Amino acid sequence: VSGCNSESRGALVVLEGLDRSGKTSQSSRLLTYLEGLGHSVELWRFPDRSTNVGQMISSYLSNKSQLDDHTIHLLFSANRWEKRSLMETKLKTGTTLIVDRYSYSGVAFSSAKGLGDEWCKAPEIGLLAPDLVLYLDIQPEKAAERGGYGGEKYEQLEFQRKVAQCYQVLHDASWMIVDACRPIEDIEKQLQELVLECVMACQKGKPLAN
Ligand code: T5A
Ligand code: NA
Repeated sequence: VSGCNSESRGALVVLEGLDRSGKTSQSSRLLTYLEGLGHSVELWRFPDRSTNVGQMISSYLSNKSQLDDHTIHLLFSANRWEKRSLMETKLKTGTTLIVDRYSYSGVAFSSAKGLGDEWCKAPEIGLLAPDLVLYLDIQPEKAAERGGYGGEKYEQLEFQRKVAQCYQVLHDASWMIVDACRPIEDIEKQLQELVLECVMACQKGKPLAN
């Protein structure tokens, strides 16, 4: 880190929540919003199914392959690590990243299976810390009603209840809990304000953390 590093950087904004909580809908609306304001912004998602690791994850999620719980956990983490340096470059060169799921999903879903919290968190150490985490809060029962689950591995009400509990102990100072049961447009407006404030803070030189 050099002393002349005062140029503005992009913000790392993460959306988290249960399956069907509305992350993808809101991520793409945020992208459109920030682009409209003239910001440099990209939409990312984890798992990133386009890489070799991501294809193994995708095959597991669609029940085409089976993996030990620890193994799939490490693959999800590896899938974030393989994008880490590109993520840093983008942020440092002024591009804001809207990221649909991140480390919190990794920890919440694996600890919901019974793996230890500390073990689950360990491989995430050293990844970039989000500037803002938007947690789309919805009851598992309500999420399940939204068009039904698509049949992927974790899309079962009983399991989603456990995931919701596991998310509750992961909150940190970067989190904003957003009521995700309201109309899409109401949530969208709230997220726009929160994200704009965060983008401005990063432009003014808020440091990027691990
Ligand atoms: N996983 C992921 C891990 O176990 N470890 C990890 O490290 C990571 C990164 C993949 C799975 O992998 C797990 C978590 C997941 O189980 P995914 O590909 O991101 O996750 O898939 P989902 O999160 O399940 O994505 P979904 O598409 O199901 O949910 P979204 O994105 O939260 O919801 P969205 O926006 O697609 O909306 C779902 C439906 O609800 C409607 C939408 O129109 C859509 O039909 N909707 C609303 N309806 C009413 N009111 C609103 N406010 C609404 N918002 C959206
Ligand atoms: Na999604």
